[in-house]
Amino acid sequence: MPLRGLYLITPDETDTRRLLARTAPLLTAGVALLQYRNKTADAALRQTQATALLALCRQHGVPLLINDDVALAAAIGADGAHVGEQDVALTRARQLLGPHAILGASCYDDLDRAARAAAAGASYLAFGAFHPSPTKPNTRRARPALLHEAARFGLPRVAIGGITPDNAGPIVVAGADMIAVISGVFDAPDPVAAVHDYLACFAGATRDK
Ligand code: TZP
Ligand code: MG
Repeated sequence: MPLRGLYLITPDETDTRRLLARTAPLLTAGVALLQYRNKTADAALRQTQATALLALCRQHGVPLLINDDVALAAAIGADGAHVGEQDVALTRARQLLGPHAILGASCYDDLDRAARAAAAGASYLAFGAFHPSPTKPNTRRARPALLHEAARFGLPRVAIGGITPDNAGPIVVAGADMIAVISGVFDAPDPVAAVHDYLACFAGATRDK
């Protein structure tokens, strides 16, 4: 599965039925990859929600990654995990998940971290935030040129942070293989239409590299 297109990340949602109802139509709308992220759930709710989302993703042929919790990803047989600098080390995550899992690494605005992540077995490198993020307001900021520079690692580049269909174009042109989004889809008046709008940004863009 090529890592290209829209990478949807779930919002903090405590109601599991509502989480599934909000996510299901988006998986048929053209999402390439789903990440389960819930910063407010306890371990039991995370397990419940991740397991339910995995079944939904399997129905729709969309891979599911688990944010932060590599052990949970391994336990439920998810397609992979996404880790940041506060999480388990990438080499350990790769050991836990096995050689075929998708292992994502948050690299923020840091090309040195990206180099280490690539050497440790990351499947893709995530950079951001490219714009102020309503979901994660106090996070580091990245410039689109960073995506161009990160081409040297030879891994798919993911861009995150405040990305909307209106500002995604230059980020795709700068080299993003995937756009990772929470609020731009889940808070949109019509989330399915928002997915289509993001996909159009890929269709219309000519990349620098
Ligand atoms: N890392 C950097 S910004 C961000 C994360 C997890 C949140 C992205 O959410 P949104 O709503 O698409 O800005
Ligand atoms: Mg994390």
